[in-house]
Amino acid sequence: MRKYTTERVKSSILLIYTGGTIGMKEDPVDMTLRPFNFSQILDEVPELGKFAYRIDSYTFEPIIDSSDVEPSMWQALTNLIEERYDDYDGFVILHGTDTMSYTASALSFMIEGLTKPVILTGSQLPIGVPRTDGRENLISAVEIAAAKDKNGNAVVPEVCICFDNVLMRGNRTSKINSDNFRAFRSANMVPLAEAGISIKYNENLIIYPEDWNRKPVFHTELDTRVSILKLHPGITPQVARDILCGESTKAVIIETYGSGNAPSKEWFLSLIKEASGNGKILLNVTQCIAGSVNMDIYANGLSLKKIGVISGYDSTTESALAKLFYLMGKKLSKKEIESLMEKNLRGEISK
Ligand code: ASN
Repeated sequence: MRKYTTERVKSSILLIYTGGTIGMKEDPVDMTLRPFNFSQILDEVPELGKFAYRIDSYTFEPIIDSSDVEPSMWQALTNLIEERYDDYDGFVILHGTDTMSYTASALSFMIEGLTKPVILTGSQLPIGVPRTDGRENLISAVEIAAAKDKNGNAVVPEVCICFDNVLMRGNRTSKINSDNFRAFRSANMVPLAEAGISIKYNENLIIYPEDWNRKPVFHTELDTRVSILKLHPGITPQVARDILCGESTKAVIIETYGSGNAPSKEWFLSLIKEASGNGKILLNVTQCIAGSVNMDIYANGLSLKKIGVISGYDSTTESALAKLFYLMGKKLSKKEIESLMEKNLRGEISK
């Protein structure tokens, strides 16, 4: 049982603003939401001043709708956190919700051996709107990023998403609702914390570093030659071929049915064989929101395994994509990447 200090510990937080609805305003001409100036966000949340924390801010240029996120932003975020790592106790990233799970997943792999919290949050309604969820989300994220135990160590030294009073491991999340305040779900893992009257941490699930004094390793090499094949009834051999055997990819995430099943048709299996024979990494991730791939249950799953498709277990597609980018960026062999894909590196799969 870890003991938390009850008095306000003086913590320092770097608040990183990348964009998203939280900082958007209506364009008077076409009435669409567009990102605007960061200083106005802080003006809208005077409550932050009540914390005895030092909060500095950093704004990305340009600020974006997160549907414009590119891996180059993940590299910039990783570099920024590395540069400022010793100056702060925690990091809060304000990010659009649309791709927040991708960014959280990527950062979880790109920063190895975290000893401080990296908490992503945002909102469904702009901060200037009276019913905004942004204020609560930001305040909770800052409080969690600043929380320390009695030894002065971070309470949650992980990359997380804090949204609608729930703290989730970032690489376990998906955006599941486009207009509800409960925008994210971590279907295969219970929350790391819930914020009610107090913030209750699920401490037996939190991953702690082996050595609190060792600086993390920051990885910025990514190889993005990955495609995603979402199976659906009626998929044609040509469409499947374009994605599975396209020359510009090194790995394909196959979003299968249920526990990892795919069509048993001869043309489909021979395309899988061809892609595998061409040296592609083929990863099986289920289309289901919850549950795991198990290719041993049905004949239709087993035939994929026999050809060399590897299991994504209960990974989200977002996490699988980020993990492939990260591992492929390390220039490992196909065998090494496949073996690490089936291992739990950052709490991203239940294994
Ligand atoms: N389109 C916005 C974004 O992801 C959605 C949001 O933040 N709620 O930047």
